[in-house]
Amino acid sequence: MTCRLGNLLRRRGVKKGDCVTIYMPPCPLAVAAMMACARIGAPHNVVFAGFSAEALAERIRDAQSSTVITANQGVRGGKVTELKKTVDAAVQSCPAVDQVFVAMRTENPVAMTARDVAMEEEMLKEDCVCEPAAMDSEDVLFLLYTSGSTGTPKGLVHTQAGYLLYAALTHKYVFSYRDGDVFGCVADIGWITGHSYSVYGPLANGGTTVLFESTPVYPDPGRYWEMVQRLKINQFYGAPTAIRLLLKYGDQWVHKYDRSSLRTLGSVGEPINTEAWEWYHRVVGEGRCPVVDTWWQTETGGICIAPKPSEPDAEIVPGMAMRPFFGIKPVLMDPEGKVLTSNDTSGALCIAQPWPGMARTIHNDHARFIETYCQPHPGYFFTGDGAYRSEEGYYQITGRLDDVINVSGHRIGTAEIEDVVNQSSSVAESAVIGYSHDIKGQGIYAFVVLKKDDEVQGEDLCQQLRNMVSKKIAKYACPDFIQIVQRLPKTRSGKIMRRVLRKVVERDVDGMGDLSTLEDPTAVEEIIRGHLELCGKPL
Ligand code: 7RM
Repeated sequence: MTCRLGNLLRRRGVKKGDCVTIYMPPCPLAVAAMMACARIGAPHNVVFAGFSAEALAERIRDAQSSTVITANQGVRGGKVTELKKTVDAAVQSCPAVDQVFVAMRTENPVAMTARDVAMEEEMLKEDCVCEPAAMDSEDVLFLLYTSGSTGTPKGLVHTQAGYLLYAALTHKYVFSYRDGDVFGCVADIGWITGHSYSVYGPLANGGTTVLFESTPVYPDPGRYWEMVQRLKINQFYGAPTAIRLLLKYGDQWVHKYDRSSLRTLGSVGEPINTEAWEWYHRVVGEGRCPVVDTWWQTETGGICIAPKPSEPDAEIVPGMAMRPFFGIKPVLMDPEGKVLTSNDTSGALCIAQPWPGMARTIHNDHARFIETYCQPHPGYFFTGDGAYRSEEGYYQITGRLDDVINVSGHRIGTAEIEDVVNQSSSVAESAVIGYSHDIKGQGIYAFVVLKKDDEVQGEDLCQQLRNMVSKKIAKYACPDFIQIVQRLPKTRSGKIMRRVLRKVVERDVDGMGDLSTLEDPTAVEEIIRGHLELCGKPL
């Protein structure tokens, strides 16, 4: 599949160095598409197939892709999604796109234009031997967009040799992967976890990898464990949000299936609370599989802090990412930028030296790369996360220090959502924050100030704003709560004090800290009243 598709792309003019955007569900042809790009030296840009047409278009344009690979439809959790139609809508605002390859994930035909290529049909005409392009170790392997603290997502650039080495080694040592194992990472290929641990790590180690296209509760909450039994999965790697959700459905869904093949359980994407960790360990793993809480980012390419590798029976503390991987030197910084050397202390998590898997730059914006990761703490890579180092020297990640929120393990910038909300003709300004949510990890809460003379009010407006966010970004970015306020708490220089808004929603009025910089303290009282009206009971 990879070679035929590599030859097809080549014959249709895709050259070494051309970026190809892939908008597909996790399926064998999607992996073949990534591999075919790698084989001919064309960087791939996988866009999560849950993103809207506008979000896709923005990423196609920024990546300067003229070729897009998609599927007619997607099938997820019993629902059909119109991927080709979304691509059609997206490329209307991408004049550089001159060809769209369409794979048939379902049997339903879709409208094809002169620009579209029936992928499987054309692949059949190609040779199954495809000469691999010779690449430099530092040539680009792929771009992957991720959210930052501004409204524009960043196209992180990963390169050939270092990324692959790092994905392969972390896959092998963190999960105790052995020849013949079946590795089950249930992340979507649209995220870095899917790249490194559904595709590159396992395949570089000659492994068998599982592609998961569904949701944890479809057709029922036994889905994961039925799959573990059926495919004899040895390592299962998933997100805390799914574990928290399944925990609520009860142990019987787990007990129903034989999980004796499991040897290692992994967690990724967000902090895992002790209750979820314990349940994963005791119920899913029958107390006999180490649970590895793996901390890393799109930027790091692979796992940086995790319990393994270590002695087989080394201690693992529930809810802690524990120890750095080979070559990773974690450092905690205080707010003044001084390195904290003692234990039992918290600070901004930095990494003191480069490692093979680190992103090399942001596509088209190296200045932003330097500014975001290198300038906050000169001489160190700044992760954007806070961490605690225990008495024993173990690391626990406490969450983002910037305006990035983590909804069910998906990153989204508060500024990205605000930018969309502010586009409404009824909205004067807005502030978006994350609040803690017992399943999703974080939920989204928007404070909105209306234009004075506007007539649209209440529910209608909230629905309108939600539709806009889902149309311009994705469904997961829609606010759970929208509170209309008269004004936002601001400093005298006009900066929105999101810290104050977070405290209101956390019901921690005493913890608001120094309000002396607030321009108009009565704004806060009004916001507290409005919040209690909207949410009554604690969130
Ligand atoms: C792999 C991935 C990265 C952000 C990161 C953290 C958070 C990821 C953990 C975690 C606590 C973990 N890449 N995060 N893993 N927080 N414990 N084990 O998720 O680029 O999409 O997100 O996710 O805040 O900075 S990502």
